[in-house]
Amino acid sequence: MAERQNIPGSEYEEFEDLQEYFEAPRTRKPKPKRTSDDLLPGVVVRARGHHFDVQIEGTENGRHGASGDVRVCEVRGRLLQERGRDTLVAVGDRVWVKPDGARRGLIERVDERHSVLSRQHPGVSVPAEDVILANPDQALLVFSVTQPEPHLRMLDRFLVIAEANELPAIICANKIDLTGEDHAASIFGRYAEIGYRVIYASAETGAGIAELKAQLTDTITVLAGPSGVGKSSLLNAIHPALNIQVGDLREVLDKGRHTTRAARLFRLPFGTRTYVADTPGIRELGLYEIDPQNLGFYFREFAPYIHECRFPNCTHDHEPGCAVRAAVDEGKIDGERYESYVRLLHGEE
Ligand SMILES: Nc1nc2c(ncn2[C@@H]2O[C@H](COP(=O)(O)OP(=O)(O)OP(=O)(O)O)[C@@H](O)[C@H]2O)c(=O)[nH]1
Ligand SMILES: [Mg+2]
Ligand SMILES: [Zn+2]
Repeated sequence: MAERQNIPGSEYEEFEDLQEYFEAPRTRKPKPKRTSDDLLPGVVVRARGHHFDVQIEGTENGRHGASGDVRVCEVRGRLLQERGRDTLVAVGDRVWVKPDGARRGLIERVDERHSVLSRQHPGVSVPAEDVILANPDQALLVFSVTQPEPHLRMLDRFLVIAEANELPAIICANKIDLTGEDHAASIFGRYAEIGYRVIYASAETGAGIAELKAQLTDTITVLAGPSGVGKSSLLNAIHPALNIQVGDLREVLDKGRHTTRAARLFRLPFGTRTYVADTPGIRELGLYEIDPQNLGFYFREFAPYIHECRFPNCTHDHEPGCAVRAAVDEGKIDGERYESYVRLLHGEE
């Protein structure tokens, strides 16, 4: 019998590829790569306070028992001192673990991140990075067309963060069952016009789910957005076996209660390398290390006008001869997007 690992939160991995595990011949015992100092490579799949669940590389298919080798790890003290306030270890990080018994370990090293979705750490006044997901290939920014109403200023901030980090962004307008797709397009169509992919979806009816699934296949995607928009519901619609807990809408709308508490990375059994991260709803999305001088470059529809301004250092705010503002006046740039730009320029939420 497979040894069942009772690591909290690994309920999904427990039934993943059971079939393959039972059919696997004995000779297919894991041979994890080892370095000379006997560290195991892995990826952080869940963070809970000072503990991290690390999936050891090459064990995703249940070869260490049905759940694979998922170890609850702490971070080596010396590492903690080295990196100060910024997120030291985040979900999605590739790490090296020193095993401690069968189920625990110590994170000894964190590989350099090749990409990141991050924000200014909420609740601290000094600049500090809060990593939402390490090493994503793309971000799926989920907003609902209603319940809750779309928070487009937050979407614009997400898009700035994605552009600044060179992270491809896709927009998902969820809950179209409640308004119809025409209404949804009247809100989100402006993003399609400036070149973002917008997927209209309903976790309820299944609309757009096949399109989403195709977009996620063979990439590492982080789902992000406000609370209650249906991030977890969409993932369940894409892959029902995930069975992620979803919220009670009244609790979300009336009490602002979040359902998903911590980011979690899941491997999905289609494609060869399909990972999705579910993240908690976001209330505050401050920009981290984004120079206001460059802000105009992160509004992609400004690009044709930026070099036409009278002053080369134009901030497109108050200067005479500003080609961006002229484009707004002529209706070539969406006024709401420009308003988002001005607010960010002045450091407002
Ligand atoms: N009508 C309708 N309701 C939906 C849809 N998708 C999700 N919901 C409902 O919206 C509520 C919130 O869904 P969740 O999936 O928990 O939202 P979430 O974005 O994961 O929220 P957090 O985990 O708090 O960030 C639940 O009551 C869902 O049933 C949809 O497409 N249509
Ligand atoms: Mg959720
Ligand atoms: Zn200008």
